[in-house]
Amino acid sequence: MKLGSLKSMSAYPKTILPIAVSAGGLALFLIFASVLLVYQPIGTKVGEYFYKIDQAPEIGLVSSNNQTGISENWVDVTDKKRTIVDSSTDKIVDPTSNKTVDLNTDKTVDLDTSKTAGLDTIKSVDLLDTGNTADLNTNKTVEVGTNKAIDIETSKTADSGCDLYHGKWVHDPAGPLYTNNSCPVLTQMQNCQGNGRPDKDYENYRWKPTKCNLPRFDPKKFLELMRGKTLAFIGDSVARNQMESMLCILWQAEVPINRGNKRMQRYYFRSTSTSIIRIWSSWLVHKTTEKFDFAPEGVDKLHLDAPDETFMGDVPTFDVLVLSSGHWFAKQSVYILNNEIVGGQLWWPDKSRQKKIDSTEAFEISVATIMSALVTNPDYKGLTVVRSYSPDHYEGGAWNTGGSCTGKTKPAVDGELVENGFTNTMLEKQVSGFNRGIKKKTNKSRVAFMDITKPFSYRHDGHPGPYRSLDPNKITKRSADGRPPPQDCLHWCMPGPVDTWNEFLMETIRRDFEAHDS
Ligand SMILES: *[C@@H]1O[C@H](CO)[C@@H](O)[C@H](O)[C@H]1NC(C)=O
Ligand SMILES: *[C@@H]1O[C@H](CO)[C@@H](O)[C@H](O)[C@H]1NC(C)=O
Ligand SMILES: *[C@@H]1O[C@H](CO)[C@@H](O)[C@H](O)[C@H]1NC(C)=O
Ligand SMILES: *[C@@H]1O[C@H](CO)[C@@H](O)[C@H](O)[C@H]1NC(C)=O
Ligand SMILES: CC(=O)N[C@H]1CO[C@H](CO)[C@@H](O)[C@@H]1O
Repeated sequence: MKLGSLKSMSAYPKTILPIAVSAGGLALFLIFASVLLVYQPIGTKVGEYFYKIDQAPEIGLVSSNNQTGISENWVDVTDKKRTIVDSSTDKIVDPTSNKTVDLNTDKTVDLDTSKTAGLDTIKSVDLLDTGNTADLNTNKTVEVGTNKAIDIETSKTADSGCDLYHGKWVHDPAGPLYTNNSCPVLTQMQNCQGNGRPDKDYENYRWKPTKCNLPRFDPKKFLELMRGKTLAFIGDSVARNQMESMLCILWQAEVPINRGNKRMQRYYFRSTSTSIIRIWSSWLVHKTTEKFDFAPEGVDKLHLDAPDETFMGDVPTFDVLVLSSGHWFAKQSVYILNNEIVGGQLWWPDKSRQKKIDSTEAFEISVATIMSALVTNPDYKGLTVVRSYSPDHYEGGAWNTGGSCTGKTKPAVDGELVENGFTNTMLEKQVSGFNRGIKKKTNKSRVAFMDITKPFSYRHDGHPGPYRSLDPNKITKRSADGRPPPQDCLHWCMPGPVDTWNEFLMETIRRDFEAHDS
């Protein structure tokens, strides 16, 4: 029995899709237009801004800096973070500084930073391991209904069969697994406390699956589980968010050696010879900028039927691979399938031509392509985890009608939950792409779908919101006319709910290894 095989999708109400797609598309356009307009009344492409903020996390207001033109070059981020780590300071790196840092040196991390590891954090991990979770249900909780769109069949082993993604958020006084002070590798954009976010209780919720407990992440146990193994996060800035959360958690047990290079961020844990890797890939499929048919040079062209070659060569060395994509499909690009232009996002010069697919369908095809390439790769024997579409929370409308996550300090209760048609569509497309892609799986393929979308739709409180930078003059309140401040309602605060993804991941890996070994 393979993990993560999905049941039929027939329960999903397909009839609402066309409406959801168009409404969602419009909503998304407004969201990205809004973020853009707030900062850049005239200028770069819609959507460009949003994804740039995380490429240049230390810059602050990206609009004031023309480095936004640097495309999805995560090396910038790596350079800066590396500087931060190696110097054991959190000083802001000058974004205009020379980027020719030698990334190929295996310079080790200053061990002095280990003194920042939060020992009480580890103590409380042990406390929870004694099974002392009984009183978690006593607090006010948020019930999450079964997600009918996806019914994931997990391992059949007796205590492992529970659906991790059906449950509720419960208040947990044990608090987070690390703090902004005990984790030196934390992008400033996600350092909500460090950026002055006034409330903190959003850190004190944990996910309680209805039929079992999701164990609190134990970094030592995780390293043991991954002894001699390599875990890779591949994808967009949300992949980086999860990777950094993982590093912050593990850092509390052991300070890793930075073995990154230009192409790949890499941290090595000596005690168990475990590597944690991140490789940037915006769409997970082959991208070019050369002229193609009627699409001119420059604009990004996605070959939806070819996996991103920049990481496929590394895949055989991975034991666990976590994929993150979706949000870049809102960005400008041209979609190419079978050597033919079949669509474009924020690019379609010839209105008399008919687009054959929209951005959500392009997403579906991209997921099918990458999954198919992985399950048919004869040299890859690892576990592939697709982390489902991460919901954003520009709730209540567009930028000029109050779309915002400002002021959210607790998980949503059911009555407050704002259904997001676009998110639902993206999830549905991702699931069908996943199912199509794994049709070619062999009996060595190991795949899992980590279905965080619904649980995280409740976590409108988990984003940085306006607390995205150290800028002391940043706007954090609505203006007199009710307009919300510029904000990030897509990435996740660290510490914060994103840490739960790694609890899901650890449990997913544990179940897979257990099933695989037996
Ligand atoms: C962008 O930066 C370059 C050099 O870093 C500078 O020469 C140029 O004037 C800048 N452009 C704008 C529009 O600020
Ligand atoms: C960056 O470094 C290169 C090579 O060391 C040098 O030629 C260049 O002038 C530097 N640029 C800046 C802006 O410091
Ligand atoms: C961590 O957050 C606190 C506020 O809770 C802040 O005072 C401190 O400077 C932050 N530290 C870092 C390294 O960001
Ligand atoms: C599945 O595995 C068995 C033994 O490990 C092998 O003999 C068989 O050919 C495999 N089937 C496929 C479809 O690869
Ligand atoms: C609202 C509520 O029930 N809060 C409770 C949460 O759990 C703590 C610890 O068990 C209680 O002290 C609170 O009263």
